[in-house]
Amino acid sequence: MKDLEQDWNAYTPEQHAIWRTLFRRQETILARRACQPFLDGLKALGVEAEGIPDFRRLNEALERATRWRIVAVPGLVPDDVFFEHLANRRFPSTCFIRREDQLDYLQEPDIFHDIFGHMPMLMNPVFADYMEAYGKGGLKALRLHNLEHLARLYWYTVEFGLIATLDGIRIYGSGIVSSKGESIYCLEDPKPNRIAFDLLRVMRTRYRIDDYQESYFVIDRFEQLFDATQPDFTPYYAELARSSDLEPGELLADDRLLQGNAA
Ligand code: HBI
Ligand code: FE
Repeated sequence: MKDLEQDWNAYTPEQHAIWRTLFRRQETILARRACQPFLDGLKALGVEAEGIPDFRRLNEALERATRWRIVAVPGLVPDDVFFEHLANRRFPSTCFIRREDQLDYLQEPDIFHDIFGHMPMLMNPVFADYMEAYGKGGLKALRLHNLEHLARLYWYTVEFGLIATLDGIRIYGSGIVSSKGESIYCLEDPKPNRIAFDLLRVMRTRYRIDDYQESYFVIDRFEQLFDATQPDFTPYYAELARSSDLEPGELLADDRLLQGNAA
């Protein structure tokens, strides 16, 4: 598939204004809710509040920091294309931005989700290595027909992951940081479960794509994610074949639960 180009000059002032609104809103909400590596990555990447960033400029910072780069895609790409990109340290980003009436919720990823949500953590060397390892694992999972289990790992870490810190729980998941409501809900609402990360537990757990998550998984260090992807997953897939799937909100007796942050 020939890579698309981002036509940065084609963006209208109204589209840049939508980016500004989303950026400024999330910058305020995330100041004490996103983890420090996310905030550091956002700053180091030089993503401006002023308008939709130019991939060429972002790629200079990104390639220098972790040898990742952004490739423009029209939208969701097939799984094998997606994993092939990640396995080669390329992140497929959409170029369109949501409409004014979609500020609070959008089903599929737009440029704000892909760039504001995903790029800052790709500036972190350990997380950048995890994402490449995940891509390589995805290509293997496709061959073993275990994509669904691996998609859950992506969902509950890259998209909706939380990390425990000395100051309380913080956000690193891209699906959360690009969503105003969920950035607050995931840390401070008493409703969702916050379960200590366990690889098999995550891969057994179904997820919702149309509402806030009923469970979040909490890591202690990003190295945990990279280490989890190092072994060969074949024995895991055998164990998953013997275990039942779990509903998003279901709890197991041996789940280690964490408290949310006081509002
Ligand atoms: N395509 N552009 C794009 N972005 C994604 O996040 C994405 C995708 N295709 C497939 C996919 N994600 C999922 O299958 C993964 O979550 C496993
Ligand atoms: Fe995403």
